[in-house]
Amino acid sequence: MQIERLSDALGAEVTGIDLTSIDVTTFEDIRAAFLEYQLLVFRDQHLSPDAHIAFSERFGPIETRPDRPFTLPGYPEVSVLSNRVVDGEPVGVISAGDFWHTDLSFSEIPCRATFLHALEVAEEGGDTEWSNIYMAYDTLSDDMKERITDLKGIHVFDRRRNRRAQVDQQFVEKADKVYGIPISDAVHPVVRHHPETGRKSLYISPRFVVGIEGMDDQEAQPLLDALFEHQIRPEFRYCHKWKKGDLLMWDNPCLIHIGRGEIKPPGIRHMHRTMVLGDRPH
Ligand SMILES: O=C(O)CCC(=O)C(=O)O
Repeated sequence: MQIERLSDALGAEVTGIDLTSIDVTTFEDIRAAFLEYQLLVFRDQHLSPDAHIAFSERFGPIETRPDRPFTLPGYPEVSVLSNRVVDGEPVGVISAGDFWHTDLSFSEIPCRATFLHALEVAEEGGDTEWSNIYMAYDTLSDDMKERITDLKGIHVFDRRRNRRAQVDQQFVEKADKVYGIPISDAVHPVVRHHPETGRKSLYISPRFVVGIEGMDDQEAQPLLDALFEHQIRPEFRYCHKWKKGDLLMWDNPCLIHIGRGEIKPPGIRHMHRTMVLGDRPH
């Protein structure tokens, strides 16, 4: 197994490995690399849904939500992200992640690691970009660190309650069905400690955080705007151009990400995703 850093900010490419057959030592090497680089890119993988689930499950329990739109038939653990349309109907979520976010932060127990596997990629478009929120925290001024140290962000799933997001084009007609499901808001520390490294990250995102607990919006919104802008400074980021067979896994407590979309027709991008749950943010 070879590991090569992908950018100064985050990410490493792992080659010489078949994720369907890894022994305990290799698994421990992967875990260590995951903590060091936050995002791992495994090229040339051919994972069936069962193999994708089996690899993900080694990192924790997989999140399943039976009412999530576009799970793979027979596999509630696997979501389909795709721009393919069959008989006028999309077969997957077309623009999962079109705003900067960290996965499932609107839940009491958010996502630890996401595993996204590219089965088909388009020639142009469909990149995904990550930003390192450890670095975002570390580079705040001492005054700002002090100001936000005990604050809690209000994380909301329903896009209609977020002035910074728009209802996903694909779901405009079905917004009630998609966003109106009973998911309660979650309140998490703005400064989160990573469950394994203990490092602090700036755990907010414009897609899910709509306010700060106990703080007037007049004060909270400009503060959030400044923090959101800081979170995505170019030097914290890595943008991935997908190849067919890529399996990417990323560490949500210390990264935010965005799907860049803009797939040039007739390109098809078709992916399978699993998400493993983590700890209660503290
Ligand atoms: O499809 C992408 O590029 C990003 C997907 C995403 O943001 C997600 O699955 O949370």
